[in-house]
Amino acid sequence: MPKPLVAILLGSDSDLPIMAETVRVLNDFDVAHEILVSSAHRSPERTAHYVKSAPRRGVRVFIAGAGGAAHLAGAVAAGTTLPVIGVPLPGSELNGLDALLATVQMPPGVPVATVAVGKMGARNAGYLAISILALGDRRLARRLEAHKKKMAAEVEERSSRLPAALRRILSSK
Ligand code: RP5
Repeated sequence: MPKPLVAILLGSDSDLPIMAETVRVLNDFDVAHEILVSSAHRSPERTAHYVKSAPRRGVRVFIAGAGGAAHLAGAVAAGTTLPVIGVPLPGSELNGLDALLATVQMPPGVPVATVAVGKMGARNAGYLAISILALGDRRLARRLEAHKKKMAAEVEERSSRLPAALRRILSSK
């Protein structure tokens, strides 16, 4: 088993369907990772202990996804100088706005790189972790560049399909 470079913490196993998107991105780039449930509020000691021990196993970037009063990413950032990415998750009565504010509003000196709410953010957390790792990994940097080029080519391809799509829309009732 390769050493995990990225640690993904979930506030609850109920967060897995969304945070699986982070895993999908890391898998696409063959980035080794580990994933666990640990809550800022319900298991603060487990979280603090994990954050201290993870770098010894090779972890270089933390990703934390949580909903509601989402302090997990902040609790991780409190215990490390490694980069921490926070994914605010929806599902509460406030649809993730609570998690967004709780994750993003960190005090100076304890940053959390907060991505978008939900699946889009979960995917971007993976990409951002890869960007950070790519600073010291040329092979990964090249794969990220290739991915960007592929996205740009896809935009051109979609654009080229517009005239036909427009004709279909305009000719239908
Ligand atoms: C948060 O509360 C978790 O991250 C999850 O998004 C939410 C609900 O957790 P469960 O009640 O499903 O365990 O701490």
